[in-house]
Amino acid sequence: MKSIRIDKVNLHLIDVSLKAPFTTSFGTMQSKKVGIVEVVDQSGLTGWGETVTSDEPDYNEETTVTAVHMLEKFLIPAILKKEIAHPDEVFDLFHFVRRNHMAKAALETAIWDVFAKKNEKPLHQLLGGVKEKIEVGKSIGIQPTPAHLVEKVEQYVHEGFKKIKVKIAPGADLAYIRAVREKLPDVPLMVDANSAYSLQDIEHLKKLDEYNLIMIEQPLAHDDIIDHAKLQRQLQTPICLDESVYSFETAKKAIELGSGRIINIKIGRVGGLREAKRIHDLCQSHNIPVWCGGMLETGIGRAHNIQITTLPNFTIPGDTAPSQHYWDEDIISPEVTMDHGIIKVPTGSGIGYEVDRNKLKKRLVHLASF
Ligand code: OSB
Ligand code: MG
Repeated sequence: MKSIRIDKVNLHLIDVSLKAPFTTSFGTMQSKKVGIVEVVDQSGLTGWGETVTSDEPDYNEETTVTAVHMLEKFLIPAILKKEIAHPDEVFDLFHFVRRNHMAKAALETAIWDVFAKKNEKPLHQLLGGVKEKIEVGKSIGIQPTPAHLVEKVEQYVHEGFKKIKVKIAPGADLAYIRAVREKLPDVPLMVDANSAYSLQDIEHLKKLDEYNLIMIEQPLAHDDIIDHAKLQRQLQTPICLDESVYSFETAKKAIELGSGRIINIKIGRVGGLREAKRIHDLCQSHNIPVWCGGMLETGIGRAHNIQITTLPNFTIPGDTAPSQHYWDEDIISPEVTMDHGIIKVPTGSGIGYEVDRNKLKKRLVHLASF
């Protein structure tokens, strides 16, 4: 395969507004800044990645501002003008920087895109993907009342989504799920608590076992794998880990401890596509199914999510809803679309979608070039 050398990086800081506010156990988001990474190789080909960060350090320790800082000060200088034989090398070039996985992933994924384009291959082929179509689920934020939630779930089921994920928090849990189940007893349903509970809530959480949920995502602390193992032993419903599995090593230890039976893989959280693939392979060898989580990405991050979801152990529908569900207008062309809950994986080289520079420019806050 042809190696690459990144001769230039453009870092576009943009401001985007969601169509509707999204509420989780840690707060409500309506708009955010995103760092868009554009790498240019020695032959002028471009690759794209994005920081899947938000403005607040509530999901993990990173924010868009910290990610941009890490990129400018440490990560971009670490790869600029270096001969890169394969994008698998990039995460190791970042070894001197602790964590900051979303910052690393923004640049690493852009390098995968340009490498795939250089070699005239769709990214999923380089990753070992096997699917031409992927199944899509919908993540629903906390609603004002159970009735509002039931209405939303009905709408999304009608649109064809293959899995419905409902955000929960203390005070917005059992009554909401009961209301959904009374109206829609058979819908593939799961909940995501974003770390809102502790082991003291064990009797309360056990009540969720009644509702035939596919899984309970990240009920306990963002950095915990011990208490999750204790809780899993008391629950029939599988626990799915999100926040706690931020690296290959944490995935390995969580599997060893039995902290959950399913893992949500987010490329940004684990530091890029190579690490996402390693965790996928590890889970596959332990019969742990995985699915691709979302971070309310623009089309660039979503395109990478679609590519990784083609790997064989992504057996549960991911949070890769179409562009129209997030944005009045996405920054990629064509936008991500879905037909009865199925996205056709693009066959073009790299991420398979073009970035619309005019749409980037309209939202631009700051541009820096290296
Ligand atoms: O925990 O999966 C999560 C959004 C922001 C932060 C954390 C999470 C989410 C989502 C949204 O659930 C998924 C999506 O992109 O649709
Ligand atoms: Mg989650």
